[in-house]
Amino acid sequence: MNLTSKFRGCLIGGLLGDCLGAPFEGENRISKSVLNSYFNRLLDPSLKVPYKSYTDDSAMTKCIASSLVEKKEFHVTDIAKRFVKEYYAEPNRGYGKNVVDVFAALRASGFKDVFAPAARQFGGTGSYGNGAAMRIAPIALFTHSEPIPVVIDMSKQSAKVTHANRLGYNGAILQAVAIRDALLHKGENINPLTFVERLISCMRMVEKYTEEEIIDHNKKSEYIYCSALEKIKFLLEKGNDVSISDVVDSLGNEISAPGSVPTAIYVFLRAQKQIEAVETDNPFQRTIHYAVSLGGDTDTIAAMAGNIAGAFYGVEKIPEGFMHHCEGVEEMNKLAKDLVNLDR
Ligand code: F2R
Ligand code: MG
Ligand code: MG
Ligand code: MG
Repeated sequence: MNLTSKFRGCLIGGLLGDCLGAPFEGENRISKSVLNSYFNRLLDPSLKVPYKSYTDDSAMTKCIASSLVEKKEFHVTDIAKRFVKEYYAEPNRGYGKNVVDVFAALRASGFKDVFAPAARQFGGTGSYGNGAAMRIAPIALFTHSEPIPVVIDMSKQSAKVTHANRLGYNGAILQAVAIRDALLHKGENINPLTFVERLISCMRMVEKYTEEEIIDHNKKSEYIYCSALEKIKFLLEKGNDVSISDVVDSLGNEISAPGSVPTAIYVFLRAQKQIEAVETDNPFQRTIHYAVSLGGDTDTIAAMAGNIAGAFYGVEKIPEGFMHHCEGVEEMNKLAKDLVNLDR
């Protein structure tokens, strides 16, 4: 499969997860029959169903992608400016109430220090919300042929514009590395345990405290993502014998990065194979459907799982009907093509 298909799959996959998950954001215990008829109806492009709008997840993803395309390099101040411009142009895309304070402070400060407003959030602890991970896909695509430390550094910088807590930016790094590994994987099937092992070895390095993170030299690094990845292995080994509440209890379905990024990775890996409650033979569709069925932060978990699945399967596996019923597909498609053809 060619790289263009994977870039398009990744960005469109995330967009569709966002659009199709958004109507259920914040719901729990979503009925199986409701979801099966919701997704089956969307498969018919001729059917007149209400248009599914994208939310903050895709609005911010587009900001990063368009900055990389226009600047042809990573330019964090430009990205911050685009976030702010986008938010004030369309504030009703479902942003959380705290991140909006960052946008206001960035605008008021004239973008002098783009990391300062985020560092002041939550009493100076910074946000650990999943808002940096949900928009990271363009960075993963842009750095796909770079060494891992470049992926880590660029992901971290882009995250720290809004998310200064190490759980916030490390969640974005994990999501970027997962997308990159899925993109670079050759072959039709991925060995889930090998995939997770690679992520663990990367996150062991990432989660070791850096000099700037050490406040107390007696304190050991906390390997939150490494232990969540171990839980993924445990769930995968149980195969079919895993309920929705097992996944939610073990990995979460929350608005926090540690309670959603590992969940999205698990969803992608689990959805390679049939899932009893999910009526489809298409693995991309299964990924989005299964993500939404977990409830909670459905738009964001489906968007992140959709980014990874799209990068792995390519755009050909994405149902036409899904694309037809969602807002912004053409724009995301163009950004993906521009990114893959970027002459740097
Ligand atoms: N915000 C939402 N959905 C709920 C509201 C929908 C909207 N009002 C509507 O009706 O349309 N979705 C979007 O937000 C999530 C990404 O959030 P982000 O950008 O990370 O926001 P924030 O505010 O930085 O963090 C989210 C929450 O996490 C908790 N939190 C984070 N850091 C904390 C800390 N250091 N201490 C305590 N709590 C912390 C807070 O509850 C934050 O509000 C995505 O789901 C996107 O779709
Ligand atoms: Mg959202
Ligand atoms: Mg937000
Ligand atoms: Mg969300």
